[in-house]
Amino acid sequence: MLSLAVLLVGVGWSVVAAAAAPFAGSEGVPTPPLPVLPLPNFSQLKWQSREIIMFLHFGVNTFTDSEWGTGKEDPAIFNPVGLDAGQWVAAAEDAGISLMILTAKHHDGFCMWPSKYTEHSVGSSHWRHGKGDVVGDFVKAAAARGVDVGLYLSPWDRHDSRYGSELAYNGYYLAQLQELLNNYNSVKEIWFDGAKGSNAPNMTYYFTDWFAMVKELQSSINIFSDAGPDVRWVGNENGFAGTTSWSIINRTSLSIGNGSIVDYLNTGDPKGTDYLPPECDVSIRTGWFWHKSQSPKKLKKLLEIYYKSVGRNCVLLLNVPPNTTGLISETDVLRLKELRNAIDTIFSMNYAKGCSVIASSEKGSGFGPENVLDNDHLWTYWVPRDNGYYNGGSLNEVDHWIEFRGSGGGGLKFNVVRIQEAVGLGQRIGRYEVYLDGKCVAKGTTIGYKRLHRIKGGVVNGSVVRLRITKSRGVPLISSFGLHFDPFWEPSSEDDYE
Ligand code: FUL
Repeated sequence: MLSLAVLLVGVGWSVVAAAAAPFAGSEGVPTPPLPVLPLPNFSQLKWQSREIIMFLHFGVNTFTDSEWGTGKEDPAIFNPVGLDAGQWVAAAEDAGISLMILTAKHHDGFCMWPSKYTEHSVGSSHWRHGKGDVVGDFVKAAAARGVDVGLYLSPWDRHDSRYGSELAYNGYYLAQLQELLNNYNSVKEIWFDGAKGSNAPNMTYYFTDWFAMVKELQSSINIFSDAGPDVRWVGNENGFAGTTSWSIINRTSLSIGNGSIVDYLNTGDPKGTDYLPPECDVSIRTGWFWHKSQSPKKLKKLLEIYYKSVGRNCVLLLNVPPNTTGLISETDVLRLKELRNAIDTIFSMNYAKGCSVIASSEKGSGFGPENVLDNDHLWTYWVPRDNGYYNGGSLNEVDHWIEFRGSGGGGLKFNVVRIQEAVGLGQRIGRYEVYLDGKCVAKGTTIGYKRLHRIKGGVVNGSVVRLRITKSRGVPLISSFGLHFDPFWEPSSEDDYE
């Protein structure tokens, strides 16, 4: 018997027929591979896709030309007469930045919002006759342009007399967390800094309570600290991640303010049980706060930082400090624009896109190697056949490859290789090599969300590029691959782009 659908197609009503036909799945359709734990959560994935976040150090130090205030500053010195948070947000937006983190309170204890729990705040300054609120202005300006905000609330407080009394200070700190997270819209990242002067009073922070309170008030927030729980410190303030950079680590081996774990923080741990990706904080200038005598880093340096942070599976938290007027200096705004233009110039053209792609094997329909050339860098990916082998996540020898052949006899010319893993199903790859016409031009250990290589010797020419994966926690999943040309790259013998 002819079905209704066939009859309708027969009379030229195919659209109606398609709409009327019930959808039937099939047991023959290959399913996505099993995840390899631990996995990122939704907020961590969103954070990683931002790539660059802007940090803003601003406070009494801006006016005293210092980096660590004493806590004894007179609030009267805080007077940024031309403060325009809209200008900060515009500078971030022009640089393609979607999240900005402001120091609501630095170690000096001076609060950038009129906290009802202390007099040491903008409320006691002459700025706007004590009626100003820097956090409020910042949050409003960001919301107006659809940019997200984060806040830094220093645990170490050199002003408050409760510091050193465990219960009283933890109560004060928790009260301020509640003020900020209840009163200022949605906050996407909260920064718990681990620094503390060597002569500071002993103080136990109730981190477990703080973290629980933060998550209760804002469920989509990422908590940053040396030890997470959502984002970890990368272990230095140069903006450089390790050449081996796992987003996974053992949280039980971490603690806040512990100098002996910086190497572990830098590389992560393939045996780790927690997904806790690293964030690279660095300032566009020498200091975190604005100083008249300092100027922004050169584009070449910022690009090096970009390759060694974003290009090593990290997010770059780039500090751009407002000046005494309350604005981001024009030199810094221009440098940020230059950085964005440079990144767009390098990555807007992917020479692998014109190539034909083949692979050592593929799991089946929907998981072919062509997926690495589409615009989805997370949820479409190449899956080699695993022959039913699932090792539950330990790093093992494997051998899979994917190959790109320049079409139409045209050669491939590039000096940057970009590789991305489908980290939504777990970070897996632990060793790989890139060959051009049989010669190794780049190699490394981890890939993660994004791995960038500037080719050591500079531009290379050839016709066949092969990525070979030799160690992985389970089946490797490549979500994107790019061959790019970086006109700013002048290789020198001192550079190390492993
Ligand atoms: C450090 C602080 O001591 C610096 O002043 C700055 O805030 C930096 C981001 O973190 O630990």
